[in-house]
Amino acid sequence: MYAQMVKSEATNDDPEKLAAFQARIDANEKIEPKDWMPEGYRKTLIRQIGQHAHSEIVGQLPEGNWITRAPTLERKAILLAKVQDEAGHGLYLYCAAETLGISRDEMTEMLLSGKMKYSSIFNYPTLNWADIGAVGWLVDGAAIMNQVPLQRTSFGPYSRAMIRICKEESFHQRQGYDIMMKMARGSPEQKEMAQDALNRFWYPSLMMFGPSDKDSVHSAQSMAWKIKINTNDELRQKFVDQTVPQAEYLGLTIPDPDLKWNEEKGGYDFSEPDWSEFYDVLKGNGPCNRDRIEARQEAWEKGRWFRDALVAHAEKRAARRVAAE
Ligand code: FAQ
Repeated sequence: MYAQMVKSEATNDDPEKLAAFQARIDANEKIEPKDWMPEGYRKTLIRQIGQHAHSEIVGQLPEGNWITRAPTLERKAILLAKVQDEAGHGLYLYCAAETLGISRDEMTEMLLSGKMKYSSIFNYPTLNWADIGAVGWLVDGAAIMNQVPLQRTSFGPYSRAMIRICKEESFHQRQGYDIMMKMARGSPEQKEMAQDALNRFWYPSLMMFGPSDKDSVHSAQSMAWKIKINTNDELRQKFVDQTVPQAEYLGLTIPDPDLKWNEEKGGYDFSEPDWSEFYDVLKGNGPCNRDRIEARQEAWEKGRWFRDALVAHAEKRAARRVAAE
């Protein structure tokens, strides 16, 4: 439905302007907020950047849950810093989306009403400390795989936000892997917890890259506009190829009996995630969808007085300035 809308909007644009725009994209020029852009390009960016921003914010919830229960003061400080980083990522991304003519309040309302999505992965629970390791290792690992190419995305503010975000994400991935290393080399029970976390987070992490290329609605247009640089399957394959040796180093087993090195393609063959589960989670039926939205709803309501006070303060200052002139 959205894809159809984007397509028809794209074709309603002035063909000469469209051709000039595409030539800029093809020449790898960055598009800036005040430049002319097709309506479909603007809307696709709002959808993707907005979804990305919401993911960073909702993504704090499964980890924030563990700040008070981290096993040592050092682990607590590290996790706290990571969760704060995610808040910062959300803010850079909301700011990038705002340059396209939508407000953060509008995007938040759309998240809360279910009109905008956030990453499927954050609808899975973090049941124990090993899950925090798995989130850092696999979820941040998948996020980096997706986001490194986005540093070269065609929209200037998104691309610049991604450069900073990627630096921080690589620290996140390392802290997760470090937790997994400690667990995997700990007692047999700890190693078992690490394996169990890998078992539960493996396929949901593969789903983070989106549906397989044959079912991806937006990839072709987004890649033509260089909003996306790679297809979903390309990035998923790279993630598997990077992660399997890391699991081997930990002495853990990827929960896929069909995982096998394919010499010819120079990568692993692996089983697809259960796509019916993916679409079910997108529809709101994952294990934590309701909790996540309720938590964001509550935070939004509790922050209302503060947002109102900020606006009132700004208006008062502006009125004082006008009176003084
Ligand atoms: N979850 O046609 P495509 C992070 C939707 S950040 C939910 O392939 P597209 C950091 C898609 O929106 C993680 N929905 O779509 C962190 C579309 O629905 P729509 C977030 C998904 O946009 C770590 C429909 O399916 N990263 O983790 C998902 O070309 C730890 C058809 O799909 C980003 O957002 C999904 N997994 O490609 C934070 C990166 N996949 O809108 C805290 C930027 C697909 O038509 C702790 N985003 N959908 O209703 C992207 O690169 C793209 O948007 C994709 C999807 C690759 C996610």
